[in-house]
Amino acid sequence: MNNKQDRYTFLNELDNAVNLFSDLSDSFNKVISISHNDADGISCLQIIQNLLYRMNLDYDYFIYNRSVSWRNYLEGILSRSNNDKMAYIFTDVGSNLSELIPIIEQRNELFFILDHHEVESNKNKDSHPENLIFINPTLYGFDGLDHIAGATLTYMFARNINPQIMKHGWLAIIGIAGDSLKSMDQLQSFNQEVYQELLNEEVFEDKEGLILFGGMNDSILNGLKYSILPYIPGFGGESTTKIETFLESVNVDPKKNVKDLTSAEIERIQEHGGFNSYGNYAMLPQKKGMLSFAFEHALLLNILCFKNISAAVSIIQLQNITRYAKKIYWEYISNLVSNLKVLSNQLSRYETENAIFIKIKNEIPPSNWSDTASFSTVNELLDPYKVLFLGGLEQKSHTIKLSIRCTRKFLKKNNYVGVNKIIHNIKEELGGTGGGHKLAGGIRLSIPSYKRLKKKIDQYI
Ligand SMILES: [Mn+2]
Repeated sequence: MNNKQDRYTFLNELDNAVNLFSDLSDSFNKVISISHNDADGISCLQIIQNLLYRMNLDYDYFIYNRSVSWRNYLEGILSRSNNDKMAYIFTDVGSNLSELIPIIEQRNELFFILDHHEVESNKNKDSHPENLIFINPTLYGFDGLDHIAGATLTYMFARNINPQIMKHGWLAIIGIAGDSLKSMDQLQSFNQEVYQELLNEEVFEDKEGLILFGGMNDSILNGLKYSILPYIPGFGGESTTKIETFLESVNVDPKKNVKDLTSAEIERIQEHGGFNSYGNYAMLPQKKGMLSFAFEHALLLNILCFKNISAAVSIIQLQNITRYAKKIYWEYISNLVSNLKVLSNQLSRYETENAIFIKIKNEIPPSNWSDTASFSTVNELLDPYKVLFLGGLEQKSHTIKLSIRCTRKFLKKNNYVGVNKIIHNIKEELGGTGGGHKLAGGIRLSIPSYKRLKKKIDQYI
């Protein structure tokens, strides 16, 4: 990522891509869209499908989960005819150009890549093949986490081609809510501008109140109990009786919906509950019940993407949540809050100058290690200036599996050397397999290597 932002060049490149797609669209027999398997990616996919439908273009889509190489993945998708009457649009699937360029070079179709992840390639733009149109704001100093979600970029592309796409702009709001992990008053740059544009168009509603993401759609009792952003120690995952007693003591009906609380009630809850969580959130009037809350909708998509990808693709088109999806959502969220509670109260830590190790025996099931690590970091339940290593023995491989996380505060302190670089250093010294990006990643190590890691970690950071 460049440090200096160059908005002009970025928007110019985006414009060129928009013009090229518009000019050539009549010649396309078919457009294939490929997107990432998360809430942001599914929102991108839906925006592109709406665009192609409006343009009367024949289309198809695929979801990429980044678990196989691009060569293996695309083998089954790229058509044998290899002709220039087709186009591909990749959204939010990462910018692994060192894998993609050698494939694209041998094709005749046009490839549009719209992405907000950092670019993995050592080639500069002038040497890209002619049939690749690569739009990535991180090349111009923008941050893919704070400034522009995948769905924000995809929305900007689609609405510049066809302004009627604004009507579907609520899809971008889901992507922004799912990727930014912040209340909407804290959005920045293009995320903030697109949010404001869509608010002016009245395609969604912006509300102000108590932020209890994960449980906004419910009573204040369940809101406090199941909120994962923020996770509130003392309430999160605690017993119903304990939270009820508290709410009655501050004269608030536990059954009252979070969104209906008065400002006086909110003030009393925060003051006596010892936390501060006031802000803006987005609601989608075209959806009902839980799906009308943008953050909860995005979270549900993220959960479904791992459990049942076709349910995720279908629910974004539905007005009402299905019973199946509701069950999966509550299982997920109640596990997560109870894991965060275990982590903050019971688990012992080993700390060095720059790192925290939490070894799990059987307090948290291995399938939950990764999300527990992520949300404990996002919520700063541990020292935000240290890197978290959370994990334990994986029985089947007899290796130590670790989820590694850091905060933006840590990155700033550490000259933007993040998790991916730390993993790289560890692998060089101690072996093991794994990888990740700046804020999150994972590694598998032998038991002796893990012991050495704990002693020597400050040398690798
Ligand atoms: Mn994304």
